[in-house]
Amino acid sequence: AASLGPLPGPVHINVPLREPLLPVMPPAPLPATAGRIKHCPSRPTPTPETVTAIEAIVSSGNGAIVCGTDDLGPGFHRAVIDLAEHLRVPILADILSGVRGAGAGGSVPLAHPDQVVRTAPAPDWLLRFAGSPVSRATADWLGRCKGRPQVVVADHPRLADPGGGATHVVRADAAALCRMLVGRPAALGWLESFQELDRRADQAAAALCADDGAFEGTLLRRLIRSLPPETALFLGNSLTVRAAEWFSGRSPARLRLFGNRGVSGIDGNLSTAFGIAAGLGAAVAVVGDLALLHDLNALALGTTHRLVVVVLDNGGGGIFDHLPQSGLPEYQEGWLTPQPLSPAGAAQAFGLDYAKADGVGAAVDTVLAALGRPGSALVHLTIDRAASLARCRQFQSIHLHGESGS
Ligand SMILES: Cc1ncc(C[n+]2csc(CCOP(=O)(O)OP(=O)(O)O)c2C)c(N)n1
Repeated sequence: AASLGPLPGPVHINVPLREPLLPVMPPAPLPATAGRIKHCPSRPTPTPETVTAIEAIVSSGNGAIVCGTDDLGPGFHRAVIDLAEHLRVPILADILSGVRGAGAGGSVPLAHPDQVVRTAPAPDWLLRFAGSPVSRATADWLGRCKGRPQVVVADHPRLADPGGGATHVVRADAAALCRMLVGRPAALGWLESFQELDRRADQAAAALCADDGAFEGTLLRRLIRSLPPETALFLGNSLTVRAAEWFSGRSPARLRLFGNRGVSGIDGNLSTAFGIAAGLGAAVAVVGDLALLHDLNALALGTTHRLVVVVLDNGGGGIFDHLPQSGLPEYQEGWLTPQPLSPAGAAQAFGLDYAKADGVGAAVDTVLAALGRPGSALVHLTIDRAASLARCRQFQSIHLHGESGS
């Protein structure tokens, strides 16, 4: 129960043990509890005064709504999209928020917020929900918006606002607040200017992901567009969740997206995904090769649970190619750390089906086929790291204000 609230996340458990190296004494009894504790979440409905105060802010010019990595559910997705459509402001939603895949949202939730914020103007106000986003570019943009009114709707601002930009913090039911708010719409053309940048970003992403070449971005863009509605998809930490953020755009079907942001890095990713599969019946997990190695023992659950694991094997920690560490002399052994793991051997050792895909199309087809079968499977996609980095750089260097729109 403590991991669910009021401050959700990892829990430090103190277990009192007897003093060591002393004559044997009876252990101190653990404090008794009344049994299993059920967590009963409840969020306050905002007061009329709070609603009026926020309405004054969202009526004060051209704003934007930002959603972080928490998926607050379909009720919130609908309510926040309705609010943004009413206020004529864009939603910059993290891929894990689920808002981009909410279906009926049209183009108000941007498909590529990480790309758009690189050129978008700073808004007059911000309304923020669902924690903080993964995207560094969006975090930088939020930093540039410091000093302007930023309303953070969160149970715990410590988790939701690491950059410290909040000017107002509201602890409220996010969906209820969205439904209660009315306000003056932004100037004509404000939302459309973001949508135009976004359209150009999506054209560029589609062009970069058009061929079958093994690339994290292409795999995630196609997978997110191919999985049946309501499929549970776990996005591993490191480059996987970022490639999904950058390249996947909006998914046509509503998927149930999961990540392990801020919890144990790349460790435990597969265990988390197996937990999701146990709870929901089946799941797909996409992880890097080091994340697979870190949590290899989790594959032992493969014979009793239904998880399709896609390993994006780019020969070590591909994320570090994107960071200044890549210039260090000890880069290879200190950061990239490629490992001689054989995913085929690992799959065999744990009794999982194994398939090596020779391209993105084959990988996606194999995932879809494996989802229809009992048991678990490992789908292995080998990626050329240098080519992957080049595609990411190409995407991030496009000029969205350019004439060509690509
Ligand atoms: C348990 C743990 N150890 C180390 C790290 C530091 N770390 C961050 S990203 C990363 C590389 C991950 O490599 P991989 O899973 O192959 O994903 P890729 O970067 O290639 O997408 C490492 C080692 C971490 N996040 N968690």
